[in-house]
Parts: sequence; structure tokens; C-alpha cells
Amino acid sequence: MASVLTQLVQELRAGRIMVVDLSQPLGPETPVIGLPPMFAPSPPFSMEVISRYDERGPAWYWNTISLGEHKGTHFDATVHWITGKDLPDNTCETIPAHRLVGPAAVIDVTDDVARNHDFLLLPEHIAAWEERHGRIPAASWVLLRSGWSRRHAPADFLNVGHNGPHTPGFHKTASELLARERDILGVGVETVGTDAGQAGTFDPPFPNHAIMHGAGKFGLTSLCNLDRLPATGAVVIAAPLKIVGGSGSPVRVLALVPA
Ligand code: 23J
Ligand code: MN
Repeated sequence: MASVLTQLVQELRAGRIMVVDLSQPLGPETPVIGLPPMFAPSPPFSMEVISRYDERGPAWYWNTISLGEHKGTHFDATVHWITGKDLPDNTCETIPAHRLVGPAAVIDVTDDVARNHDFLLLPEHIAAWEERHGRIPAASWVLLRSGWSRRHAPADFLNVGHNGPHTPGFHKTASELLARERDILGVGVETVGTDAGQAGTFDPPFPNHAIMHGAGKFGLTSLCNLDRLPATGAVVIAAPLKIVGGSGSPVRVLALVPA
């Protein structure tokens, strides 16, 4: 009887388990969240050549990059929000690695979001999902499949109107249920942040950040290819850079998915 890992390698080689990339490309065009003007903005991504097979380095190519931690497909550590500021292991370099890997519970709200860009997930949607698929597995990444990653142009992706951004997210009662009554690693979304576009006006402001990070849970944003995942049965690996004192990091999120 082959060990589970030997079997995993065989299944990967045979194409019966696929590796699905849930990350967006990271570059100068990558959109960044717009906050109200009284708050400091996150800077854009920039890249400068150190050398490129030239007099600065005849046989090697490398760059310097500069960017906000919370740029593109990224990871929110618990220290990111004031509610998580005193929790143990709350920065990027202190998170135990086993808390970065877990089963995916994919909640598909694509149709609701097509009708209402400000759609908020409610506890009743989670109950309906659990009725069909069983209880959200222990140590899950709960992924909100909204179809939003199909919006490639930055203006469509950020969807900012005269009264701010309009993108879907979680009602605070759903965040509370997931953070307190289920055993999850965190939540992942296709939008620019784990809170809805209008969440700055909610009470409390940005409730998903406040509730998740206060409960020691993580966030993943700007995911794509969630439509290639089953509702249950995939395994997600989300490993942020081990930035000392970091509040978050660009992340390559990979899913192992049965073919
Ligand atoms: C700062 C303030 C509000 C929000 C965010 C950051 C994010 O979405 C983020 O990237 O964590 S909503
Ligand atoms: Mn973030």
C-alpha cells in the first residue's frame, strides 16, 4: 500500500490530480484598493532592473521590486487589523506553516452577484451550502466564488461609483458564524479585499476584517479560477512571504484538485 504522499505524486503525474493556480499576475497594472482620501494609499507595484546580462552583471538578470504588502492576490495576516494586534503569531513570519494548508469550501454566489454587485453572504447561504455539502470541514479555507475575477479591466474590477466601490462580500453575521462557530483558516475572495466595496460605511466598518482577524483567521484576496474548484474536495496551499513583522504579503495560492 503506497503512502498517501507517494500516491499523491502518482496521481499528479497521471493528471488525476491537477494543480490549479488561484493567483492573478502581479505587475504595474495590478489594481489596488482605493480608500477614502483621508487615509494613506497603498503604492503601486514597481520594478527596476539591477542588471540584465550587461555591464551591471554580465551573466545575470534580476530586479528590485517595490509594492504595498496588500497588492494583487495577497494574504491578510491577523495583525493587519486592530482587532488582531495582540494575538499570538499574528505577523507573516510567525504563522505556523500548517495553518496555511487546508481543504477548500467553495461557496458559489456567482448568480446572486450578477444580479447585485453589493451582494453580501448571509448565514442562510452558509446553511444552504451545508445542507448540500455537509458541515464546513475543519481547518478550511472558505472561498467565496463570485465570478468577479472575470472582470479583467481595473475599472470593472474595482467598480467604483460616485458613492464608492460596489463589490460583493460578507454580511457581518456570516463572518461571525464562520469565525466563531466553524473551524476555518480564513476566507478567500475574488475581489480586491475581503470586505464588500461598501463596507467602509458598515457598522463596524470593514466588519469581515474586524471579525476574522480578531478571531485569528486569515484573508486571501484577488483569487481567480475558483470556477475550476469543486464545492468540497480540493486542498489549498496559501504561503505568504515570511516578512518579519509583515501584515500581509503577495501570495501564490495553489489548489490540488481531483480531475
Ligand atoms: C486597509 C483598509 C481597508 C481595507 C483593506 C486594507 C484591505 O482590503 C486589505 O487589503 O486588507 S478593506
Ligand atoms: Mn489585505
